[in-house]
Amino acid sequence: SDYSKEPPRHPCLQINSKEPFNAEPPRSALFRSYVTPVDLFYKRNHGPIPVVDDIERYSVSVSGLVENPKMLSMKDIRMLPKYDVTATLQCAGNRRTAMSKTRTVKGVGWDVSAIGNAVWGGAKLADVLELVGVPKLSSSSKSGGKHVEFVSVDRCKEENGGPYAASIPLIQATNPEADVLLAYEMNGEPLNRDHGYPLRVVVPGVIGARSVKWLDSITVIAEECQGFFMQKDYKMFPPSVNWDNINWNTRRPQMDFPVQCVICSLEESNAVKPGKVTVSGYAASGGGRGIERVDVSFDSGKSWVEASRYQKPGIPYVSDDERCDKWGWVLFEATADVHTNTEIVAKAVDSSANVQPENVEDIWNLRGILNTSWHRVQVRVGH
Ligand code: MTE
Ligand code: MO
Repeated sequence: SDYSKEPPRHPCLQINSKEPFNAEPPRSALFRSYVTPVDLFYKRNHGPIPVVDDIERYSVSVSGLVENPKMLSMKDIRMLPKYDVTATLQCAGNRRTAMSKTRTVKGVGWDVSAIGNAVWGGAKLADVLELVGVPKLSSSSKSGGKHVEFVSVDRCKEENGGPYAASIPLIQATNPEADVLLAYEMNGEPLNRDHGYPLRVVVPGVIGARSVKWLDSITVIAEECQGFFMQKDYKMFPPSVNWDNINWNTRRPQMDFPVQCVICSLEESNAVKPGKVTVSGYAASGGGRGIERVDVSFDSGKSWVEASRYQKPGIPYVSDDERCDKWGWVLFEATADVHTNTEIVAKAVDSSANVQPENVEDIWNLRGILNTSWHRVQVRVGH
């Protein structure tokens, strides 16, 4: 594989793997702005960043179990109505490093920043599928298609040098309310190479692995995509499953991400002066579920205060308020007096009353995915 054509990157990124390039920003980059700047947005790759330089010749094929297969140029895609969707992308491996402290897991180590919130601009997949003869809100196409597969132009070793691929159910792909995008902009700028130039899928509310970058083809298929990243990865196993007794077929590919919340204004361990301590961070849930509440404890979980929640300044965050972003994360803040060494803990509740597990041990899994355990940071008080 050829890593000689990688794009330039921000020096503040913490590099977890160089080839393929996997990197996350410092915690402080996350809570400082509701929309994560592109250069500080985490980058998660499985191979070299492909070079797409002839944009005039670039096209996406849309075919499979459809009436009217088409090759779409960027011009064709730009002619469709453009939507700007604010959505949080989170890697299923976010917080893996903390899970590996229980027992070894397989996968790239991530602190808490394999997540970001961006404004994605592009066409709705539902509109694109309509162009090839699949109407809105179809659970099945006329010829029996039930899933939509996305294949990239990149090359990864897990696919034996083949491209990265994933699929989502047709009913989600054809639902305009699900806001699945073919995005060519990120935060109002053309998508850059790291994030999928010239075109990527964004599946809001679903683990990042399904948001295929550098899109090459869209295929309506009868069965779910059989690619490595759907069938042999990104599945949640119970703590009893190890590499000797694993049977991949017993689990479904992970889609929605569960409710998550992280303190970003403090590191794992911190020295503070006695007095008021303010903690800030993010909370997010999958499937379009909002954040109902964030609880913060300044005494290791003995007592809790409710944090304030916000997305945009001046607009109070309420999960079903039209002025709030359904797919965007929620930032939170809580303040208390701290006079002795302590552990500060945060946990969120989503709009379906889902809560986070208290301990990482209970959700340990061999791939180290979906660590959504209560987030804890240590504080030492110095005078
Ligand atoms: N798409 C392609 N083509 N190749 C990849 O390696 N990684 C996936 C997804 N899409 C990947 C991909 C994973 S696991 C995640 S979490 C997101 O892209 C990361 O997107 P980002 O790098 O824009 O943050
Ligand atoms: Mo990921």
